[in-house]
Amino acid sequence: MTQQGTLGVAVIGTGKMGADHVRRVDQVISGARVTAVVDIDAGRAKDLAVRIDGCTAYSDPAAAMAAPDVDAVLIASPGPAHEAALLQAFEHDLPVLCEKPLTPDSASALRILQAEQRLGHRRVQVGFMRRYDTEYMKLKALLDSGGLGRPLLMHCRHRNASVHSYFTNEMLINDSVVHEMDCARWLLGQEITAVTVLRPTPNSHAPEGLSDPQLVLFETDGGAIVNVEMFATCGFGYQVQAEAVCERGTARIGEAHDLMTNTAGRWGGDIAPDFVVRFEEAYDREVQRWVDATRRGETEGPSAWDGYAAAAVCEAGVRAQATGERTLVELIERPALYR
Ligand code: ISE
Repeated sequence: MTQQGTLGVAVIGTGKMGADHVRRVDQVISGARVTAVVDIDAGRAKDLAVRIDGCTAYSDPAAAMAAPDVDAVLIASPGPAHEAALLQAFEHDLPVLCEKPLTPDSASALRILQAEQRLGHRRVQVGFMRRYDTEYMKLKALLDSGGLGRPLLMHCRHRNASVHSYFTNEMLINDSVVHEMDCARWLLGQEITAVTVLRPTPNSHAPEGLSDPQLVLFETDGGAIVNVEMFATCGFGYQVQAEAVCERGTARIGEAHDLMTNTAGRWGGDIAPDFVVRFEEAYDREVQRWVDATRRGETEGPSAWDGYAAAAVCEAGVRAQATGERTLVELIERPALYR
C-alpha cells in the first residue's frame, strides 16, 4: 500500500462503467487513488491517466498488475476479458472488485471459483451494486428481521428507457435480468432452481429481433416465486422496483417518491434517465466498502459464488427464453469457502 495506507487501484477497462469508476475512485472515495488505468485502446487510457497525479496508462492488464504501486484491481472491461484479468490478479494475490458479470458463463465462473479456492481465501467482490442501494438494504434488513414473516412472492419491474440497436434477447437476460437474479437470491437467502420466460407481442419501438418486454419467473429452493417484468425499451426512463409479499405483509421499494411536485393541474416527480444516475449512491457505497474492507485485509460483499450462481441462472434463463419451457438451474454444491 502507498502513503498512509492509501490503496493504489488499477482500473481495467475505460468504457461507460470503467470511466465512471476512475472518476469515483479519484474524486469521491476516500482511502484509495487510481494508480493505473488500463485499456486496449492505449489513447483512451492515456487520456484518463494524464488527468490524475501519479497515474500510469497501460494497454496490458498484466503489466499494470505487476506495478509496485498497484494494490488492488477494479475490473470493468467487457465480460469476456474478465477471466484472464481475474486469474492474473490471483497470481499477484490482489483484491478485486469485478463488475458483473464475473465471467460470461458458468464454466468459466467455475474456473474462477476453483482458482480462488486454490488461493485459500476470498479475493473477489462482484459488482452487483443494487446490494448497496439504500432502499434494497432496507428491504433486506426487513426481510432478515422476520417482521413480515416468510416471503412468498416477489414482484419486480426493471425498465430501461432504451437500449442500443445491438441489444439481443440473450443480453436481456445476461445484462439486465441478472440483477434481479442476484437480488432475489440475496434478499430471500435462497437459490434459484428454475426459470421460465414468457414473451408478449413485442413493443414496436424495440430494436429489430429484440423481443421486449419479457416476463421472467424464478422458482427458489425455499418455495418462493419471483416474477420480473423486464422492459428494456419503455421509453420514459429508468425504473427498478421490487415488492416482497410475505406471510404478514408486503414491502415495496423503487417508487422514487422523494420529490413530488404539484403544478399546472398535475402532480408528479422525476424518473431517473439511466442506471448510472439511479444507482449513483449505490456505486459510491459499493466502491467505498470495497476499499475499506480491502484496507482492513478483508473481502466482503457479493462473492465469486454469487457470480457463478448468477451465471448458472442466466444460462437456464437463456435456454428457457429460446425454448419457452420451464428450465432447471444446474448448480454445483456450494464450496466451504463461500458458506
Ligand atoms: C446494464 O448492463 C446494467 O447493468 C443495468 O443495471 C441494467 O438496468 C441494464 O438493463 C443493463 O443493460
